[in-house]
Amino acid sequence: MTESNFDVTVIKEENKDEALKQFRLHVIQGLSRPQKQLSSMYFYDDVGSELFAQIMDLEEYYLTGCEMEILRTHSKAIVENHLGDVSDSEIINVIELGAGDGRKTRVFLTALVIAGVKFEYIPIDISYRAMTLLGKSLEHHFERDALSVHGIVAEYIEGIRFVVDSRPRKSLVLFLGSSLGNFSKSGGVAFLREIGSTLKQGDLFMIGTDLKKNPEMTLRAYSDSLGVTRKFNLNLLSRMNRELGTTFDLKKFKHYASYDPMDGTAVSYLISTEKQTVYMNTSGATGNGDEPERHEFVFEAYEAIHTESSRKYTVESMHSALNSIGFAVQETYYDSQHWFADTVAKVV
Ligand code: AVJ
Repeated sequence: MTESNFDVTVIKEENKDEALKQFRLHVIQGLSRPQKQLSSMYFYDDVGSELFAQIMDLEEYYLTGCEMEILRTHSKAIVENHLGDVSDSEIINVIELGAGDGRKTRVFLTALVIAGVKFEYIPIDISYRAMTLLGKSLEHHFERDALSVHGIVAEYIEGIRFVVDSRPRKSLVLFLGSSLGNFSKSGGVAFLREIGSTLKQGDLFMIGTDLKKNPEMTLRAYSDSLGVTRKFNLNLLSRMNRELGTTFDLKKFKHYASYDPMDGTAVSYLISTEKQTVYMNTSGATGNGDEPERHEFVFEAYEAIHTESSRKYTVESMHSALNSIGFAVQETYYDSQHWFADTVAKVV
């Protein structure tokens, strides 16, 4: 990127061949299990990212609107309450994990600018393309000199480690949008623990979490009436057809979402509406001269592929989790309906 106020450091070089190989292996393994599954990580190719942007605009997908309201209403207080003691000469790192198109971040960054906090905004994303798009969107919304941005293309933890090592300042890490919800319960806790142990004592962490609520509401967020989430889920099949040469017939699969109120998880599936066999030819795809392989995946009528779990939280559970793994919860901010929460915690 050539703009003087927007630099990018690439830590993890994108290796297209390697990524494709990983994807293929993931699909072979996931679809060969007795209970078929694919990772929601693979939703986000260009088409999927655009569909997710459409999901964020849906009335029924209340998460984005709620967190936007929290940031609009409370950003000023968040800055005063948690960054009030930062001295005038000090520059802080504002690190964001997976900023997406930056529409929420913009609100918070504006509050920092208005409060006169000196900071470098450091988004971390594994996709170089996503980083480029975020840069464009920020350039569109901020004056060139108002913001200093340094994107890091990396996995989250290695990105944070790089920032802490190369910029020994106070850090605030943002992890918004309830993205933690895609982790398993133990995987999520392990991830938070790793963030805490990578940061320095006194650093800050702000995490957005969708809260347990009327299950009908949660369910509607994942089976919207316009069918955008359906398209988003089915795009995983199109993506496999495009990139891996699989033979999925999208007419023979349906999107199905359910909500388990006991463990607070919205679960998305793709369900085969008839008995069928789907093929994947890997001829030449490995490029290493191996014999071409042909995989087949047999689907029984109404057999499901698990594609995503989106965990919902109680504020109490979030607080006790954070407090037990090296953070001290400072404050939680809510939207007016208490459907979503942003919690600020300090590394102890
Ligand atoms: C981006 C992971 C927070 O789980 O709510 C939206 C993704 N999936 N609709 C979520 C998603 C279906 C979203 N996260």
